[in-house]
Order: sequence, then structure tokens, then C-alpha cells
Amino acid sequence: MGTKGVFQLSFFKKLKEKFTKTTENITKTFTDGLSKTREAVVEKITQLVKRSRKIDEEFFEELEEILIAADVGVHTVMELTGRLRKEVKERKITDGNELQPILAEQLTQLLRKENEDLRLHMNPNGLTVILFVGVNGVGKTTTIGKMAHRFKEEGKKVLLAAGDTFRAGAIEQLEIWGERVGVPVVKKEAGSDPAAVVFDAIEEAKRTGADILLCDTAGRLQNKVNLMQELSKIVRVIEREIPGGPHEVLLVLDATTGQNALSQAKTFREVAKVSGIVLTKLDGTAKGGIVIAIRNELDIPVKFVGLGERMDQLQEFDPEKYVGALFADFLQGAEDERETEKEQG
Ligand SMILES: Nc1nc2c(ncn2[C@@H]2O[C@H](COP(=O)(O)OP(=O)(O)OP(=O)(O)O)[C@@H](O)[C@H]2O)c(=O)[nH]1
Ligand SMILES: [Mg+2]
Repeated sequence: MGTKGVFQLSFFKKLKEKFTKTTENITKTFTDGLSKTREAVVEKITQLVKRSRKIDEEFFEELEEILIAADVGVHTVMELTGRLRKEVKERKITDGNELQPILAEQLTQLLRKENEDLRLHMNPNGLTVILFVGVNGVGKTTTIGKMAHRFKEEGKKVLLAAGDTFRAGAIEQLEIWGERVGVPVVKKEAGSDPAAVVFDAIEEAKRTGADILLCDTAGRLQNKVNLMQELSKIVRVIEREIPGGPHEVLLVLDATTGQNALSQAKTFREVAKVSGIVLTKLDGTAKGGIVIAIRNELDIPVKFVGLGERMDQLQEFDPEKYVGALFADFLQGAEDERETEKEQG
């Protein structure tokens, strides 16, 4: 391998180091959860590279198609291939294989905004209140259950508020999660005012000295005015009872809905101060490129991703882990190549 090859590999090496530094479990959750997207994107690109003799316009057009099919979003794809074209020209790249690490590097750059903190804002002194919003069926309640589990594992005292008083069975569903995880749930009868439930929950959290209150909400969006009124009433109650709260308003989006998720985000941003996104069901889609579109087209950070239905399949979003999981086979390949080189002396 020439010096150019070594240079190309340096990004993969860094990526791999970051990827393997995290625990085996997290790496596995990401690689397993993204397997459908990996097959649809990276495997197709690999085939394209094998088939193409040179990197020409046709090559870029096919590459664009693959990325768009994975829901990366036309706008973002154009930006990405624009950068790739430039790199190919500047670094005088003729071998498609050398493109993979550059693509990985560009993707990581697109996903990581300078000085952005992807961690959840927590109240340094007292109760942290997190509100979950989003349309029907995106995974709000499940995410609350998973997050309650995470916080509990960290030794935090968690309380849940059954703020979805609208959908039949919603309160019971949250209660089941509460039992499963071992955290209490504050509820009122079905049909009550969600803001009143949240008020009660804050009282209960104060009384019992809870560290974190996670508030569920109903997932309707048929009527924007209603939604706005309902959400702003809940937010007002939290603001009044807990200075600085809500510390996070997390918009839950379903990755399998693709570009639709983007338009939901735009709507919710108008009605609530969304501070972060939880992108669920990434495991269920080959269109996991939506993470990149969301990151690039909205000014809201993706803070968590859902990679399966199990309690432990919610992960903090990390650009390196995401890109690392997409290019997992390559990282492995790069490693093998280095080993062989070492052996050959
Ligand atoms: N595969 C997979 N399924 C998920 C994930 N997150 C949630 N789900 C599933 O998505 C379905 C809907 O989840 P809910 O948590 O009920 O969604 P919701 O937003 O609370 O829905 P409403 O209460 O109707 O507004 C359930 O079957 C969950 O198990 C995920 O990350 N991966
Ligand atoms: Mg729900």
C-alpha cells in the first residue's frame, strides 16, 4: 500500500479507536441496530465501487441515488457529493476504494456540529423535568421507559408522569413500563387535564426528593391549535413550579417514516421549544440516513437513538459510533489489512 493508502486509512483508524474504546455492548447495539441501513448503503456503495472502473459523473450519480434512497435527503446528498467531488479532485483519487474513508469522514463532519453538547441538560441543583412530545406511535412512551431504566441504573431517583390522558390504554402502558423498570408513575383518570397530571407529578417529585421527572404526552397532531394550547399549558405549569424547567423538551421521531419525520419536526418546532430529538426505530429501517438529513436540515440536535424495543436499546447519539457502525465491515477490513502488512514485514 502506498503513502496515499496509509493517509486514507488514518481516518478509519481514528474512527475505529473511538469505536472500540466504548464498551462492547454499546458498539454491538449500534452495529446490530444499523444493520439494515448498512446493507442498503455501504454494501451498495461497495458494489458500485467494484463495478466502476473510474470515478466519473456516472459514478457520482449512482452514489447520489444510493444515498437518497437511504433518506439522507436530496439537499444533504448534494452537499455531501459536492464535498466528495472536491476531495477526489484535490487528492487526485482514481480508485473508488479510497473513497470510503473520505465518505465516512465527511459524514462524521456533517453530523458533528462544532461545540455542540449532545448530552441532556440536567438541573444541577434539584429536580430535572423532561417533556416528551411527538405524534402517535413514534415511541414516546417506550423511550420514557428506556430512559427511566438508564437513569435508574445511574442511581437516580426517577418518577414518571402519565400525561397522555387521551389515548385509551396510554396510562396503563406507562404503568407497565414503570413496573418493569421499577419506578413510580403519577396518574389521574383518563380524560383529565394533562397539565394537572404534570402538576401533581411535580408535587410528588418534590415530596419524595426525585431527581428526574419524565413526562409523557398524547401524540395527536390533527389540530395544531389544540396541540399548541395543550403543550404550552403543560410547559407553563412546569416553568412555574420548577425554575429553569422543562430542562429538555424531547421530540420523538420515528426513523421509519423517513422524510415525514422532518416535516413533523418542523411543525413541532413551531409549537414548542424543542431542545433535542430522539430518533426511534433505526433498527427497523434501511433508511437510517434520515439521521444525517435531520442533523443537517434542522437546527435541533439528535440526542438519543432507539435501536430496538428492549429497555437497553436506547443510546446516546454519537456521530462516530453511528458512522463507525455503518462502516463496521470496512473498519474490520482495514484492521485485517494492517495485520497482513505487519506480518509481511
Ligand atoms: N424496533 C423498535 N421499535 C420501537 C422503538 N421504539 C419504540 N418502538 C415500538 O413502537 C411502538 C410504539 O411505541 P410507543 O412508545 O407506544 O409510541 P408513542 O409515541 O407513545 O405512541 P402514542 O402513545 O400512541 O402516541 C411500540 O410497539 C414500540 O415497541 C425502537 O427503537 N425500535
Ligand atoms: Mg404513548
